[in-house]
Amino acid sequence: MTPIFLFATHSVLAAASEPDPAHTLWYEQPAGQWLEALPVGNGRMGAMVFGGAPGERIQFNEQTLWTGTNRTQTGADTPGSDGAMGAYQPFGDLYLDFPEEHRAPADYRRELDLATGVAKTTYRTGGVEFTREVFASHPDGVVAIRLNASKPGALTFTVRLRDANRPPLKPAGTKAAGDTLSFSGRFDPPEPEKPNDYRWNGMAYHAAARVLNDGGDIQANPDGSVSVTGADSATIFLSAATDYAPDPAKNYRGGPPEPKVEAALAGAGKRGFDQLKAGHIADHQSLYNRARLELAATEASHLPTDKRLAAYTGGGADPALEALLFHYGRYLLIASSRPGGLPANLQGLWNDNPNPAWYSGYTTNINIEMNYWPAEPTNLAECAGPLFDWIDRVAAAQKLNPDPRLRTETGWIIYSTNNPLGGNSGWAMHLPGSAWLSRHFFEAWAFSGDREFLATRAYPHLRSLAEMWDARLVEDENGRLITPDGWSPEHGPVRQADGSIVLKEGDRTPQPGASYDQQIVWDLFTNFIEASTALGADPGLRARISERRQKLLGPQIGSWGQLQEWKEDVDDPKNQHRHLSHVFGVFPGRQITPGETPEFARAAQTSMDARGDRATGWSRAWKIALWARLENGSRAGDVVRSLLDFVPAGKRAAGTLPNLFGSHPPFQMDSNFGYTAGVAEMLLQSHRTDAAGRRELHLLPALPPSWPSGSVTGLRARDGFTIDMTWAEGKLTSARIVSANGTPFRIRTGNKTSDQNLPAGETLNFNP
Ligand code: FUC
Repeated sequence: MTPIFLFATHSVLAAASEPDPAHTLWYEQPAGQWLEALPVGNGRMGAMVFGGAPGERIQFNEQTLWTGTNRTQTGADTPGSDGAMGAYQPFGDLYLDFPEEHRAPADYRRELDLATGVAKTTYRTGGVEFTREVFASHPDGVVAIRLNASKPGALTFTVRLRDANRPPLKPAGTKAAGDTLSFSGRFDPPEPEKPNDYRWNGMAYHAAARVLNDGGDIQANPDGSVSVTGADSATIFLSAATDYAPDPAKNYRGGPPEPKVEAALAGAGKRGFDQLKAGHIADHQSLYNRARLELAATEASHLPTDKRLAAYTGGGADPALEALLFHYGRYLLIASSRPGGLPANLQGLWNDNPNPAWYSGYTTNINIEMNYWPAEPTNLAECAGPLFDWIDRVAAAQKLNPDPRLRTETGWIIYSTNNPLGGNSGWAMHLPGSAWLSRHFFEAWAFSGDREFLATRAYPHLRSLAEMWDARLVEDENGRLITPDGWSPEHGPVRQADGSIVLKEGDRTPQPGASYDQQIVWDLFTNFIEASTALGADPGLRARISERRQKLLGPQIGSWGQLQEWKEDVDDPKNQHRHLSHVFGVFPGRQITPGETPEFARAAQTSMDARGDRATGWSRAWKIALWARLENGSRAGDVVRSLLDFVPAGKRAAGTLPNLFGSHPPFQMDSNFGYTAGVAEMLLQSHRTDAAGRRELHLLPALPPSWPSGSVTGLRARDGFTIDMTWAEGKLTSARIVSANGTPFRIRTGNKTSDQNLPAGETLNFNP
């Protein structure tokens, strides 16, 4: 095993120019494949930078470019049968072609600095140093590219802009005029519309790139490219938009895309690259710098990222790599989810495939929720704004969807897989999905204490969904309330001819009283009760829901000591299904805790032991959070390692790809987001309160042996706490707790507790 250097040693070792191994991805060669390229994003546009010499490719997306409609796809179990779901589409590519002498670059290096959100490529050729910088600016709404040569007049290149390939549609042609390249297209059916092919929804799209040279010449070519010759440096601004509008009442269509693109390019051109870059870094750091995890660097931490990941998978210690992946999840959320936009989808924001896995959509039986697990605990609350807006729209859109199965007196119902146009794949009605989503509203209030948000945004969902479930529950033979048509995503017990039970992947036979449904309804009722108490609202309904919660069929322990997944004791100890639906109450729920319900916590552990620590990328991320909630740092640490298993681009396996994207397989971004949330859960938990409302802040509840020392700043806990901690030899050495709301709290470290009262706005320096 590689020796672990202390922080001090590391800073001595690190040369001035060496990147910070906890905040930088870097490579010694350009990306050969998309999953080696590096992502930038401004919450709306995403770009993947390949860093090639002699040819750069920047593949880009804009989050609203979707095929599909607001319908429920028919032919439910054969996705794509009528295309109503559509899919998230690649937008286009920007290519930069350099002359022959760039073919043999020396001292090549490309990197992504998470702390600035700038991707950079540098190399030398013919005695000239070339530098390329790429970032996506949220304040200015463009992707900005800067090219520099160390020698005046040495920069010569051609820019091409291409519409993505989306057969059977033909890519729109690119025009070049003056310094600007652009294309405009529309998803019109390529042939007279087949009556059931709702894929081609008529969405209009437009992209343009403007090239600004310093010195030398610029010229638009008849083939639609733009050439720059003999420049000192050059800037390219890229913008893309559609005519999508987030408004179900207008069938999701607004104004044409061209004026939006032109306004962004004109604004960027006026401000210039340096101002854009300064504005971008300030904006990015206002979020990114709020939280920071320091774990020890080793010798391996200084390798290029792909080699570093391979060394780690080979058994090397590299806690700083585990910190890098924590920061990466935050970086990716900042880059893919900003107020006013759409939520991060299954691939966040980045997609180069016209037929992406699971449409690159919004899947509600774990995936979109997991995307937002890190938002509150890692101090990125604003980034969850798009999730809340989307949920509100889905709730409204269901009323316009012609599907009768979505009708309900009160509350609303969602399918498993959804697009941003009010439509869905038709596969698997997900009855408790809306209740699960509503807990994100509840948590946003729990973390912030923002009563306005509680009253206007959270409470309407919590109340109408509590009423919906109150009406849906039925009594079983023992007088317990159960959900009549439950499901445990995504499998179910099927009785064979010989009477034996087999657990079948994807089975959706209704399972009354499935634990997943029962635990989500318990969670919803509990959230409703707490929210209505805080608001002093609806005492009658609250009393009724409290009574109903009491009568709910609760967790059951089965014949082999497991937490039962179904009402009947039919769990198979050999089943290693990826979903952990029946331990929802451990995480993200709070029905089961080692302190309050130790016997159920033990049963959950038995179930999780049987399930194993591997399975898909997101499954591993969930297991990190689950082991953390069971206060088992060593197991959480084992799963951290397994989530970081190196998966070379092009290989189908679960783990982490060369650009540190999570692999289900294939690539899905939920595991990146879930990982970051899981690590936060290992360091700090705040889901418990005592009867008097005292908030428990559990510091370092699940520290793994592999992180004997370290520090973290800016983690958030419920009731408005922000917490910094340092630890050594596996023990807390100091904590700094800032209380925004003045809620009384209890610090827990190991078995010790200490009650505290801190007025709003004050700081406690805690020395254990
Ligand atoms: C759920 C999971 C799959 C996949 C898909 C997007 O259906 O069961 O593993 O992650 O979502």
